[in-house]
Amino acid sequence: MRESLDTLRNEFLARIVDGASEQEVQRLRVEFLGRKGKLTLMFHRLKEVPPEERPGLGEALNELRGFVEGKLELRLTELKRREKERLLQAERVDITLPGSRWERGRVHPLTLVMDEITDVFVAMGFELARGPDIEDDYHNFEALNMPPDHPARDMQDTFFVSAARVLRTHTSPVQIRVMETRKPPLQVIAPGAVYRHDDDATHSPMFHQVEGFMVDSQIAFSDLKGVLTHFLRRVFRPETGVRFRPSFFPFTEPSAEVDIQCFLCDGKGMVQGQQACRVCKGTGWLEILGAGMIDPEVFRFVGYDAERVSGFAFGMGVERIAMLKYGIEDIRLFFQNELRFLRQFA
Ligand code: FA5
Repeated sequence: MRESLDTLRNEFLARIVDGASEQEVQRLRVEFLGRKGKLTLMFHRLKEVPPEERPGLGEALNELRGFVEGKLELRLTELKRREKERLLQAERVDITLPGSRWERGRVHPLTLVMDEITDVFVAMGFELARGPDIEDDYHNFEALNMPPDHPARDMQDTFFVSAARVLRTHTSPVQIRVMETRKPPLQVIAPGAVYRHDDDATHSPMFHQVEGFMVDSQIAFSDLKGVLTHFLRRVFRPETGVRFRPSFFPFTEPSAEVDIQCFLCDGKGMVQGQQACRVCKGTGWLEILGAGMIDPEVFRFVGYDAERVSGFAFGMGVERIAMLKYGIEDIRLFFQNELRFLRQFA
């Protein structure tokens, strides 16, 4: 039996070579130390040995078992150490590499212009209001004095969401929404997106307007002229000429189109002596916004007494103002997300 012990030791040593994997180590453990393992069987066979030899053999067996357990443990520790080293190598982070760059965003030119417009009015005491992009027929048309068959509805090519709901064609419905819920005095501006079935170099299906209105007991057309002239001279040049031309809107009476003097030709209509100015097409004036005194009929819709209150309202296209300010000839540039275009606006 002593020889069997030596054979077993040698067999074990031959098997637990350097390259032994973790599975092989576990297999060896079962093969030698498991319930039916080779070494375990040897312990069982101790009974067959003459009693006087048992203590010596038992000691040798215990020694061999300790040896096998020790070797297996050592091999496992070695395997774990190597695996850890491999992972450290494979997952190494080079902390000297530069980080990934964050592109800095910038404000869209239309937002810049809209903020500038808003600031001028806020400085004059106007407060901000907003309304829904999806508007009902009543607020977008009817309460603005455009009953179902009114021809003025044709002037605004409408996107219908359903028979009674539209994408608002202008910001004027915000006038109604504010007046429905509040009493004068009111001094409000309402910027926002509006939608029309329009698409060319100066018209976009989605664009922006800033609406403004003022209602109190004694508001006159001269107040409208003063507010708008001040606004236009702040946004364009302090010496800009401003002109009010008679016009028509169903929700204002009287109504006006407001023009500013062309900044390219200084209102002359001509550049370099002869050529017609390409910005104002030779007229010397640029149409900027629509305005007027709020029609008494509109006051009736919101429950105001037109005998006691009066007011003015105006509405302007933000893209048009931005195009004039920055000399942009195609409105579509605002919406194409071409970074080379957008990066020009600080
Ligand atoms: C209106 O929308 C009136 N609600 C303005 C108003 C308000 C008048 C209050 C009186 C009192 P108009 O349809 O003219 O008016 O549009 C106003 C401006 O929006 C135009 O001068 C133009 O600059 C701009 N605009 C109109 N359609 C488009 C479009 N498709 N794309 C870009 N801008 C547009």
